[in-house]
Amino acid sequence: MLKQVCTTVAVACLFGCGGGGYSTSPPPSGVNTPPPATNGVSVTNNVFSPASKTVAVGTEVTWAWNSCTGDGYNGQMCVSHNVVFDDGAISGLMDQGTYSRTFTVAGTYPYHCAVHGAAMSGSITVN
Ligand SMILES: [Cu+2]
Repeated sequence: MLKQVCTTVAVACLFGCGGGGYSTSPPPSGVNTPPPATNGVSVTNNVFSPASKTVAVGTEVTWAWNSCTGDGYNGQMCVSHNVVFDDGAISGLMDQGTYSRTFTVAGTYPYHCAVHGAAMSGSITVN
């Protein structure tokens, strides 16, 4: 009998205790920026996409943050990430917006997110 009561309470809570509270206004602008079609890297949660990219000397590469999730972004949960290169160049730690770097010297430029470490890493090859 006691087990039956507990189950009923748990089921009621599934439908009755959820937070909700999201507004129905349109998603705020500036959240989740699409990367440029050319030389863009999307910064999503725990993944740089594409993780590796090859560009010509003199190319500007732009990282665009796409790390907000939620109910049409109104109940936003935006996770902060950054771009930290092994050679010391670093973006801000942020959850929206873009960061660009122009590569003027050929070479391989590994980078990672300081928050998520090696699990969130990428590389730019410049030639
Ligand atoms: Cu990260």
